[in-house]
Amino acid sequence: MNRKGAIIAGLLTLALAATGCGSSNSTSPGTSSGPLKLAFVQGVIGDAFYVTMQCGIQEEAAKVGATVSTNGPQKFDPALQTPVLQSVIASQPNAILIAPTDVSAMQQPVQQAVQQNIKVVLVDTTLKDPSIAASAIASDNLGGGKAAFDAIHQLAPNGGKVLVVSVQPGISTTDDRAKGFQDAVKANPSYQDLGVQYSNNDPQKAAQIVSAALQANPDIVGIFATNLFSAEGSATGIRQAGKQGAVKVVGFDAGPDQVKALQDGTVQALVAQQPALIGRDGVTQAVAALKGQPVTKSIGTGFTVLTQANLNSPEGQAAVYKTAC
Ligand code: T6T
Repeated sequence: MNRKGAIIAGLLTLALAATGCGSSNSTSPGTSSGPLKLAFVQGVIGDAFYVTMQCGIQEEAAKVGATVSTNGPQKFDPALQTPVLQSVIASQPNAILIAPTDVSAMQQPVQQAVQQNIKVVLVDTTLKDPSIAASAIASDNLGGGKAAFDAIHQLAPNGGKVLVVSVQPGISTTDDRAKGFQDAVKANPSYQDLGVQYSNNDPQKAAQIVSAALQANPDIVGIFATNLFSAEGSATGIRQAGKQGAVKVVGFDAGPDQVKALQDGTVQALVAQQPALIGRDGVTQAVAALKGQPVTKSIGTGFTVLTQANLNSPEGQAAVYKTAC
C-alpha cells in the first residue's frame, strides 16, 4: 500500500471503530475493537538507532490512528529478547515490528507470534527464514560495508592493514556489513585484511580490541566499526593510543557520540542509516498486511556517508540519529 492508502485505511478503521461497525477479523486479534495495536520490539533499549526508528514508527502510527508500544532487551542478546517478545505476544497486539537479535535463535520465538495470528514485520535485522514475516525492511548492509571500504580507500589510498570491529556473529546486519567490507578489501591487493573481532556491543570491549590491535599492528591504516557501539569504543581506543587522524576510522551509524568523534577528527566517516524511514515503512507494511492489502516482502533503504565536509549541511543534519522523539 502506498502512504496515502495507509492513511485512508487507518481513518477507515477509526471510523468503523467509532460507530461500532468494525467487522470481526479472526486472523488478527483485536482489529474490530478500536485502533490497531502495534508493538515495536527493539534490538536493544537505549540505542539511538532504535530510538530514531521508534520516532518514525510513532509518527506513521499516529497518521493511521494506530497505537504503539515499544519494548526491548537490556542487551543485544536473543536470550534477553525472547522473554520480551513473549510478553509482547501475550499482550495480543495486531502486529509486531521486531529487530531480531540473532538470525537463528530468534526464528522460533518470532514464529510463535505468527502462530498467534499476529502479523510480523522485520525491521533492521532479519531471520534465517524471513518468509514468516509479512515484510522485511533493512538498510543495504552489504552495500554499506562496501561504502565503508570505499571511504577508507579514499582516506588511505596507498593501502595497508585494515581491521573490522563488529558486534557478534549471527546478527544479519553487522555480519553483512563486515562481509561487504571484507569482499571489497579482498578485491584490492593493496590492502591486508586483519579480520573481524567482536565487541559484543560493548564499547569498552571495542576500545580494548582497538588498543590491542594497534599494539600488535602499529601500521594499521584503517578500522571499520560495524555499528554504533563498536564505533564509539573504537574511537576511544584510537584516542587512548593517540592515533587520531593517523588511523582512519569509519563507523556505521550516526549517534550523538559518534558525531562528536567525527567533529573532533577521531573518526573520519560515518555510514548513517535511515532508521526513521525503516520504522515508517514498517508501519505501512504492517497495516497493509492487517487489512489484507498487498505488501512488499522486502524493502531496502539507503544511507548517507557523513564526513566533516557534509555534516553541517541540511542533508547531513537530517541523517543524525535522535535520542528522543
Ligand atoms: O547498527 C544498528 C543496527 O542496524 C544493528 O542491527 C545493530 O546495531 C545498531 O542498532 C546500532 O547500535
